[in-house]
Amino acid sequence: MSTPVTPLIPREGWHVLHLYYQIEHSQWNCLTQDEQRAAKTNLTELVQEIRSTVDTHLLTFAVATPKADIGFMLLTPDLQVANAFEKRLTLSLGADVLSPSYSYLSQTESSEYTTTSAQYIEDTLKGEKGLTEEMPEFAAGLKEFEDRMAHYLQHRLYPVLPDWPVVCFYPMSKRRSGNDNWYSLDYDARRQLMAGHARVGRTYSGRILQLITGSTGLDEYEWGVTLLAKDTIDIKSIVYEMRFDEVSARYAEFGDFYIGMQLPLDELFRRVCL
Ligand code: 76R
Repeated sequence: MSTPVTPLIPREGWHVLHLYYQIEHSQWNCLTQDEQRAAKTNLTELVQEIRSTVDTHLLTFAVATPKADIGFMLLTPDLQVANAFEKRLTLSLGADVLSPSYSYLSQTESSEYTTTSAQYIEDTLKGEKGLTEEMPEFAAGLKEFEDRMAHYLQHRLYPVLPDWPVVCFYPMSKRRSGNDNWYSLDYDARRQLMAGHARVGRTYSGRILQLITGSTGLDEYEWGVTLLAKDTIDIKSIVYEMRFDEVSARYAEFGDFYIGMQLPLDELFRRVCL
C-alpha cells in the first residue's frame, strides 16, 4: 500500500496550471491505428475524470500559433492533485507525443485593492451620491454593493469559467526599476492607480471575463492574466486600452501571449490532426 500523501490545499483559493504542448507528429505516426484510438480514448477519459473531480475545472483549447498546439487550463484546490493530473495529461497520448512547450503555475486570489464596505460608504454612498445613513437608498445601495462584492470575491477565488471560445493567457509583473517601482508606492497610491485600472476594465463587462491569478514565488512573473472573450477584437482592444492606463503604461511588464480556442476534445483532435 502506498503512503498517503498530505494534500496541499491553500488556506483560500485554488491552484491554477496553464499547460501548453506541442504535438510530436513523428512520434504519433509510430503508433498503430489501434494504439492511436486507445490513446485518444485515454485522454478523453482522463479529461472526464478531471472534470468530475470536486472543485476541479479543465479548459481544453487549440493554440492559434505554432508556439504550441494544444493547451489546458486546470483549476483545482490541491497542488498534489494538480501535479498528478498534469503528469497524466502529459503522458495521456503515449510517451513523447505531447511535448511541454510552456506552463504556468499560479493561485486564485482575492485582490488587496477590492473596495471595502467602509470605503464604498465614504466614497460612493456619502461622497458621490450624497446619501446619509437614515435614507432608504443608503441601505439599499449598501446591500447591492455587498451582494455584488460577495459574488465577485467568490468568482475570483473559486471561478467557474464560461465556454467562451477565445482564451488569452499571459503572465505579467509590476515594474521595479528606478522611479517606477510599484513596490515602493504606498498602499493608497497603489489603490488609487488600481481604481483607474478597474474603471477601464469594467467597460468590458460582458465582453471580457478576466481571471487574475497570483504567482509571486510560484513562477517567473507575479500574475497570470487569463482573459476569455467571444471575439478576439475585445482581447486586442482591452489590452491596447490598458496600455494607456498608468498601471500598465508605467508599471507593467509582460511575458509571452498565448491565444487559444476552446474546443470539445473530439474537435480538438481533428483540429490538431490526430
Ligand atoms: O476590486 C476588484 O478586485 C476589481 C478591480 C480589479 C483589480 C483589483 C481589476 C479589474 N483588476 C484588478 C487587479 Mn485587472 N486586469 C489585468 C489585465 O494587459 C494589461 O495591461 C493588464 C492585464 C487585464 C486585461 C485586466 C482586466 N488586474 C489586477 C491585477 C493584480 C494587481 C495587484 O494586485 O497589484 C493585475 C495584474 C491585473 C491585470 N481588470 C479588472 C480587468 C478587467 C476586465 C477588470 C474589470 C472586472 C469587472 O469588474 O468585471
